Amino acid sequence: MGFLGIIRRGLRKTREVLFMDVKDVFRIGRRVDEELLGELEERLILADLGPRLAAEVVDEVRAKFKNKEIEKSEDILGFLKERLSEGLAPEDGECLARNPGGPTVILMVGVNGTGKTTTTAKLAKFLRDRGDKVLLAAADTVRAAAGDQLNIWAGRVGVDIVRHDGGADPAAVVFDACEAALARGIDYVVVDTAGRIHTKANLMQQLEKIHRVAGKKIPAAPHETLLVLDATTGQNALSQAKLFTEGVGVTGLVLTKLDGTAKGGIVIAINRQIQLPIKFVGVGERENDFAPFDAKEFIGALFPGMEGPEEE
Ligand SMILES: Nc1nc2c(ncn2[C@@H]2O[C@H](COP(=O)(O)OP(=O)(O)O)[C@@H](O)[C@H]2O)c(=O)[nH]1
Ligand SMILES: [Mg+2]
Repeated sequence: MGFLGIIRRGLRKTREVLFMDVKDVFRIGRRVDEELLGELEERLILADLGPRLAAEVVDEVRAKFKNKEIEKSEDILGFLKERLSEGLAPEDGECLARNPGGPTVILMVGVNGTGKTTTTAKLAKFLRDRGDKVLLAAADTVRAAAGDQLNIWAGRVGVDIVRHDGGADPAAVVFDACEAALARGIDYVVVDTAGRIHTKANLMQQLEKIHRVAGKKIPAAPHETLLVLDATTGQNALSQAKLFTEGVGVTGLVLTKLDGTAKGGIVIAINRQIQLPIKFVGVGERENDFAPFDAKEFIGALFPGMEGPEEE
């Protein structure tokens, strides 16, 4: 299954909320009236596009109906697809920064439970599959189980890992991982971090220390700091994004758990409201349930029946 298939499968729930009973809401020949517009707005909000965008879109449909650009309910689908594609960040080809002079260091950050460790493993697999040499760094040393979890993933996806005993200084793990990466000719070091220590300020200080230590070993490291956000938390993910981007220099986002939610519209809300690229999406618990984000593909996957039959 290609990436488009992976994303289509992951967006099934969102597509259902938006378009279930498509035949009913967008029934051929159904009159465009306030009832239909209300139903449409409700669905857009349920899919977590954000109330403002939902209201804007519905107002535009109303205006287009008045000036006869939209006549029947089925005309709305085409308009929606075009309208939601607007303002989405364009693809710029390569999805990750690359340090031309040595290992590229990628720091994974985010609150507990968003999927950092799983995403670290998925990213390692993605990079390994395309031929890069990857090393994992288990810098979530708060919980002993966190290192074990990453260790199991490392074995499963077939990459090396640097870890210390529980309670160790995460910056020391990163230091060792960077040193090992230089010695072994590694292309990417992917660093899993803790999502929570006593206070938010402590966490930010810890991440800053990791930044400093990595940068001392490898120039300009970390080259990417990816914030992992759980899409099932909907609009909450937006506030987390604001918090972390103020605390540490986030360079990109990963939206996880799109498979478990009908709130896939949050991707559109985030893409518009946060000036950061969405780099990857996670659509399941397994290592292949992961794909680079492409706005065009995403919109295509959101709309039913536009890319051929459903892949299951
Ligand atoms: N359905 C689904 N579950 C996910 C996804 N990513 C992570 N998870 C699950 O979310 C839970 C927390 O993940 P974990 O990587 O441990 O989060 P962390 O605390 O941020 O490191 C685990 O049960 C994962 O299997 C995803 O894309 N889809
Ligand atoms: Mg973790």
